[in-house]
Amino acid sequence: MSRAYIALGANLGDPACTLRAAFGVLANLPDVRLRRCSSLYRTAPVGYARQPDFINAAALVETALEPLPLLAELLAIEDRFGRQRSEKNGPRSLDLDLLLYDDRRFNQPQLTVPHPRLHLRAFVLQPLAEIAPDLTLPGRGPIAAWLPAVATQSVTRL
Ligand code: PH2
Ligand code: MG
Ligand code: MG
Repeated sequence: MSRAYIALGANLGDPACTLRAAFGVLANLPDVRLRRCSSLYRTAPVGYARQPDFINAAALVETALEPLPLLAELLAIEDRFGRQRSEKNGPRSLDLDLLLYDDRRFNQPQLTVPHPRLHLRAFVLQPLAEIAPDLTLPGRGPIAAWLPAVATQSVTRL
């Protein structure tokens, strides 16, 4: 079994309700065991600012799925929750990003792991540090070392 960290985000509909439901769907995936769920966080939008605040969270799963099949499951869950793929960084009913997969690195057109911007985003780092305070980000060192740099980004634990 491999360990994968997943970022959850939403800012359309009832995002908190969606994220709780998404944890449940993850827990019921074949070949996936949900090991840890972070709290939910209210976060200011990063990138395109004129959109509602997000709710974000993180999960740790153990899985027998390789990265691309796991990604396919995540995209299928997004679709189930009504995801429309319009503008980059725009509002979304559910976003599930594969952040880390063991300490492996992938560079493929569909998937880059570790997620290339995870260390720059408080909305990813804070939930991730909650469930994995001693995590080492492959190629970047301890997660705790990246938190101070994003302290100005608005993230509130619910
Ligand atoms: N996701 C984005 C772009 N900006 N901002 C916040 N606060 N939370 C997100 O999940 C988010 C974002 C693209 O996936
Ligand atoms: Mg994303
Ligand atoms: Mg995504």
